[in-house]
Amino acid sequence: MKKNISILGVPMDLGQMRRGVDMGPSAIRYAGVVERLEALGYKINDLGNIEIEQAERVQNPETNLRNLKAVADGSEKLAAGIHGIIDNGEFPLIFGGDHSIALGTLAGVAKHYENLGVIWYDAHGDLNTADTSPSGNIHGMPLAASIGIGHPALTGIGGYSPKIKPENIVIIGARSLDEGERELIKEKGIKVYTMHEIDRLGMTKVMEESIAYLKERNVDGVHLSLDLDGLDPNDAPGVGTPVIGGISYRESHLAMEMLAESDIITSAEFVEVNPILDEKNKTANVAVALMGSLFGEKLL
Ligand code: 6HN
Ligand code: MN
Ligand code: MN
Ligand code: MN
Repeated sequence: MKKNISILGVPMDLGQMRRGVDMGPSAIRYAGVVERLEALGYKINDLGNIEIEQAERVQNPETNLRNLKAVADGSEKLAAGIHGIIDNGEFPLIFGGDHSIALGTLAGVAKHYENLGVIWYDAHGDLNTADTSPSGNIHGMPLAASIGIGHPALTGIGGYSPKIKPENIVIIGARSLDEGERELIKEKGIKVYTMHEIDRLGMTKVMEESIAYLKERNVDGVHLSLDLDGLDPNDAPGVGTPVIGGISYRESHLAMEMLAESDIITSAEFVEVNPILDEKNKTANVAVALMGSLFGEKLL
């Protein structure tokens, strides 16, 4: 009936500058994810963590593509791990780590689909390149790289490019977009539900439309890339780049429940959980609660 779930942690903190997000996978496990999903009847295969270079040992902090080689190497390993999971017929559930890991997740996942869709749940667009980035942080670039835009060391992960079509992306929760990202969104016609649309339409409509949009695109799989900073910092304080005025815990629950009902999600990652910045593991607990809903937990 249900697919087995394989978990892979990616203790990556090289895509940005705040330490601690490498402990995200541990924090999520500590919050009880395996027990929570097992209670729903899934068989869970926790494959442990991908090996990532330790930040202190990385010697090449290129200014506008910080830690490029180490980030790319980690993503290659992650992509390879994901191939194994999908080849085994299991559902890949990935824990970050900063959002640069999506480079590897999408490289691994997209190879197995003809027409993959992506839901990018995030305060940010992650559509920068070295030229447009205000920070040089690669966690602000994975979505651009995945549509084939950016440095070849990022776009070429997994040995092919692009991974996804811009028209197969839905961004939900955006409220902090850089100038170059706005231009790219317009140029490529990427579907975005900013906080304005979420306020105006309500989360029910936003999710109904998002799901319908991806179905109309005839996607044969949908990857959920959930950045915890998509949520409001009151509900998810343990993130490196918080932006006020975000999606609430309740709205996020509803979004996950609607995804569960739609049965379109074929892989997922939960990223940017930073236990050093968190309040008593609150953000990891929120992440696990959202996973519960995504995998079909019901109140009654
Ligand atoms: N994230 N747009 C900013 C930058 O530095 O490019 C912030 C990126 C945040 C990325 O949260 O995954
Ligand atoms: Mn494969
Ligand atoms: Mn992000
Ligand atoms: Mn973000």
